[in-house]
Amino acid sequence: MNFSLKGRTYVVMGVANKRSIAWGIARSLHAAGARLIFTYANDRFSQQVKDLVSTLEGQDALFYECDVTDDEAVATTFEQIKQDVGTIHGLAHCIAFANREDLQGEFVDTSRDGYLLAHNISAYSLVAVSRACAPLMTEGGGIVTLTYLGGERVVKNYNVMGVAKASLDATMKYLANDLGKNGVRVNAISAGPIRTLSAKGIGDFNSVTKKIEEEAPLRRTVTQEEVGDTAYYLLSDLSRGVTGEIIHVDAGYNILG
Ligand code: NDP
Ligand code: KAL
Repeated sequence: MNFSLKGRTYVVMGVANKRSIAWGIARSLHAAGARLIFTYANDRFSQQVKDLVSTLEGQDALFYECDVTDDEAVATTFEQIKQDVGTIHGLAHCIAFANREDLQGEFVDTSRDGYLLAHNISAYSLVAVSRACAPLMTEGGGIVTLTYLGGERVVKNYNVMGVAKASLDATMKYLANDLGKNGVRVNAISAGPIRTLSAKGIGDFNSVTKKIEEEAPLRRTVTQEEVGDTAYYLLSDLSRGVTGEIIHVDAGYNILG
């Protein structure tokens, strides 16, 4: 079997800058020969994304603005992608957001608006995006989302995002069940902490990574590249029998009691 992604097209959602996990995924897919399509929330980071993508040799990428809280934007984006490329073979959903004030102190203080916002962007968006992209996967395909251990266990400061990730994990499984009959697989990668723009200035990120360097089986944190290569596995035929799965790419930290 040939595991090259030559002749295949993948949508990558959520590159903000070179530290983004989505960028690690984009590089792995590019290295395997895939054609890439990028979406970004708004113009704030679009030039940065375009500059980054221009460093990928021979990559004839397409770019679309898509705020996942806007149903019309999601529908229009995938209609446009259908017009521009026709069939796609997979999608990486690397999107999450919660208000800063909800990522500190006690979870019990989360407001209704803050709870709904975190779930809207971080969990429901996978439903909206999957519904819009699955019809473009006429040859079958893969959808991958990014989750975190804080959805399985209580992790200090992760708060409402942990509850949104629990919802995302279940959302991924229900989508896998619905879309499997069309040859579309849906999986999640539970990444260990990586210093990205999202992680910046929130909680005590340094103490989280220090604990992982001391205690994780591999005694180190993971990289965007390692997450990217697992996404390549999940989006290629290497994983053709895998759906509804959460793969931890976290140096083994999750196995500790
Ligand atoms: P980044 O800050 O690099 O990426 C977050 C992305 O979310 C940004 O590109 C941002 O878009 C996008 N986003 C936020 N709101 C919206 C919206 N309304 N519509 C569309 N896009 C939106 O951080 P990461 O790479 O760390 O995050 C990617 C995923 O990985 C997230 O799901 C995160 O929870 C998960 N994760 C991260 C871990 C880590 O340690 N970093 C660990 C485990 C999971 P824009 O830039 O255009 O605003
Ligand atoms: C326990 C950990 C420490 C950090 C706590 C919470 C992290 C939550 C992630 C969430 C996605 C962060 C935000 O929503 C940040 C947002 O309020 C402000 N930032 C922004 O608006 C920037 C500019 C944009 C690009 O960010 C987004 N998201 O749009 C968790 C650590 C150890 C692991 C992490 C970081 C997990 C994760 O899910 O990201």
